[in-house]
Amino acid sequence: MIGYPAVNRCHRARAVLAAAVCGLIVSGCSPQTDPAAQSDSGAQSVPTAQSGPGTDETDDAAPPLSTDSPQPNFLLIVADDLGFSDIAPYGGEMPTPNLARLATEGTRFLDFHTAVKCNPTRAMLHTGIDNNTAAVGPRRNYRLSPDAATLAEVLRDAGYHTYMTGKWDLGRGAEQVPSARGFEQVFALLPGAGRHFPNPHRDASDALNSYSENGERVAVPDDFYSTYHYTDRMIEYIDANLGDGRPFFAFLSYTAPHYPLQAPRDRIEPYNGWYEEGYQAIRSARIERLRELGLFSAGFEPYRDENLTDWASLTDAERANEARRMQIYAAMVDIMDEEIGRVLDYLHEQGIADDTVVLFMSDNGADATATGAGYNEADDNSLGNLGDATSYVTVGANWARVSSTPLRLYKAFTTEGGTRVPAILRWPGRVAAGRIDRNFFQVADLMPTLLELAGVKHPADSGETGMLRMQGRPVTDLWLHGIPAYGDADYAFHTYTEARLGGGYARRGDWKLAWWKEDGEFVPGALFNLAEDPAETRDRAADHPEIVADLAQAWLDYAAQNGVDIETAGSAGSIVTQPPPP
Ligand SMILES: [Ca+2]
Repeated sequence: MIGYPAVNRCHRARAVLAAAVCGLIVSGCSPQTDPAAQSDSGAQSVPTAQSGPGTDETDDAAPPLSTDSPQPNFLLIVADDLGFSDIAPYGGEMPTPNLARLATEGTRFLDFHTAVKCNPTRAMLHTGIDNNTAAVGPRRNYRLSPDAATLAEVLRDAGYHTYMTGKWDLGRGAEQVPSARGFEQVFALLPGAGRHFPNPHRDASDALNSYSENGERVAVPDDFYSTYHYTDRMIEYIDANLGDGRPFFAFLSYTAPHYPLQAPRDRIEPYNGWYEEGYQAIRSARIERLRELGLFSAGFEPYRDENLTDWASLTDAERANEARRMQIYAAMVDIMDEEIGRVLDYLHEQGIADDTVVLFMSDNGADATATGAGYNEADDNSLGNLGDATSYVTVGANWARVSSTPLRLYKAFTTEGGTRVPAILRWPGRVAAGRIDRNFFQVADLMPTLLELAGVKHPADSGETGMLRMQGRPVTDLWLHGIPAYGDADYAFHTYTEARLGGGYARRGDWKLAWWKEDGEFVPGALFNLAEDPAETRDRAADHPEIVADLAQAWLDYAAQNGVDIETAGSAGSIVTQPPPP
């Protein structure tokens, strides 16, 4: 927990932020036209692109796009609740050779941000608009605004094939499902979580488990396993129209490694023993690898989590159970990696790898849920049954803290562990291979970027009235040339309003003002310098009250422009909205 020093607290009387949970957004505050907002930020110097030491940069000169360039295919692969350092290219012990290959052939981003949880991330991903504007309705009925055009709709109208398999999480009504929002072929899990095997408990009607195909609910086959099935169907969809001369947008939205932890037994067993050394040992090894890979400097300070349980304090039975659950999680990541490899191989075999922009990302930080929604009392969570279709467990808070290594906290928090996620981009000959990029961008930027790469205009920019404008910005030059999309004077925001969770952040350059709830209560917010301190270990608010005031006011402007419920999102917090005293 971070507290403001008492000497400063009196200046923060009028609070602002607090509640919410999720979402980054961009630029609703017109910062570049506001002289006051720039006054203490100096010149709008744009940081140069950096590469980490120890990386093998090659192939940095992407040719410019021209009007003669054919429209590329887009393959957007999203993992669900994957932690920052789980996979090998981000320091994880999980081998993930296919994601490692993707990183070798493409660019790894170290400062890419989503929302703090699933549905606001997806609202921004599909619309390019802040989740507070793009999505409407309360939790469990979170759906896209009809006034927000989706990426699939715009690309479809421009001649793209649009395919989706996997998680949607943006509404289940007839007007809300993916086939009603631009996807021509869809096999979807409509809610935010589902069993990875067929549901063994329910009767025939409930066994549908909310899977849907092109808008019609369907039962899954007896041999269903989510990750395999999503991959099979996606390859089928792509293959059916390959060669008709039209590009495709494929949204491969895995539900791994989201709970429940379930995987075929023969995929779990290879990880016997991997996690028996416990939280601290795995975390330390990840920190070491993050340094070796050059992702973080040798001197950087990881977040020291006082709430991480001491492995040695657990009983033998507790350790066995904990280790087994993380082993199943690793198996789920392993299977996802294997299936991603299958899709990448397919692109290669069809001769379209060079024409396809591939982006892999997680949709938020690692999840710390104790008992997942969907648990059934008939489930058997004894040690020997864990991972099977009749079990239903999560990794829990301790492993979530490890998955977030070296960052602070995890899913649902506006700290870096909630929103800074792995993102790997490959486009052979266009995107630099083996590069590590440390520049900020965010999930709302994806739609404007893909539209720019496709040479397609958003309807709000084509004279269509009544449509919401995108708020994200194209980051094409960042992707293709390493040129930062956000300068030191540019703001970014994220807010998600949900009563039990809460928080938001305002960011400008390296400075981030963040606030969040722990145990249902707002904790005082804090100011971090992410260039010096990406793990958010040092609150700098007392040193820079003018930055706190500027970011707080910018957030208020953003909140007003995006219809953020300040009472829920922030007024319970306490961040200064008044200018500092002279
Ligand atoms: Ca998620």
